[in-house]
Amino acid sequence: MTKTPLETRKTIEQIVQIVDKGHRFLIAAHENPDGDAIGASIGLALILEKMGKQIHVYNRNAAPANLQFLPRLDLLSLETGAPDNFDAAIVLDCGDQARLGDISDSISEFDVLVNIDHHSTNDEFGTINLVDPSASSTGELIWQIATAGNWPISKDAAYHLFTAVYTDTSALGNSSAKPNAFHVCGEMVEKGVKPEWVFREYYVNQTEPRLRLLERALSTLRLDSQGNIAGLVLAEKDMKDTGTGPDDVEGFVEYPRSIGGVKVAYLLRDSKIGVKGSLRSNNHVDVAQIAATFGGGGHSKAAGFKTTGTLDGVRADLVEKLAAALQKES
Ligand SMILES: [Mn+2]
Repeated sequence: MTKTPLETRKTIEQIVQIVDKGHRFLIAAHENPDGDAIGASIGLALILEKMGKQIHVYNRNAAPANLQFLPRLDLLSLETGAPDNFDAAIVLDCGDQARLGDISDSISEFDVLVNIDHHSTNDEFGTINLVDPSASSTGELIWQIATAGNWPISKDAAYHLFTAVYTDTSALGNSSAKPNAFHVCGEMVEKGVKPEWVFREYYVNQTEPRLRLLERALSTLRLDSQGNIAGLVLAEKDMKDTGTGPDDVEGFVEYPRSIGGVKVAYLLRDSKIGVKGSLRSNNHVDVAQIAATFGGGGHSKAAGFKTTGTLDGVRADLVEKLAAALQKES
């Protein structure tokens, strides 16, 4: 699946041609969008808008509270568009076609389907696929394409692409922050982006309900396997009682992960559609593989899943699987 640098360059050239020649584009990303999904979608949309293209940006969900500081979120639509209305669809940051919300089925009807992503679990469902797990984020890939095509990147577009790279690398602080991630962010700062503003808006600003929810989550902290595994759980009731939503859980998994000696961390959350899990690895355990056993996916160091069962049942099952994976690693 991994392409050679030459193949990657050819794919980028193909994408540039499709965009340069076409007029009407559907841009979509995975549901429950994060900084990369929103940043890559709107960032690309703003670039295309400046090139005089007609664009429709679809997502199943609105941008979460911690991304509301970004400009031009009015471009995001919860309405799908009919395939006939577009020359091509560009799907971003979506490792799994099923996460495309209301267009997950109709997306196959597009004659030209450009799939741009950095999830290693992406099964290349597009007619053109730029899937590069070595990229920090989809935002970084959009920057590469825009640069190759000499496309105009406005300050607003730069804010989106910066936020995409910056948040997917945990403020340039995790292992996916390779030199190119810093390079892209540097370019965006030169275009007028203020990193301190993005940092404050995204990472520092809190609400009282979110801190109340965190208090509850932390009270469920449990360590297993001699302190190698740490995790939190949240029941639906915790969210109801504190008046919080799924967005407020964002980043909670970093708390168990931050304990010295912890090799794998998890957060499990009860919801109407079953138990949702987030996994993080600090060492060589590939959590994408563990997530896959629950029907999920992601990256080797950050992955997620949705499954049926009770919170306690899934926790027991997950801890057992993580312990077995750690055993194999040692
Ligand atoms: Mn991403």
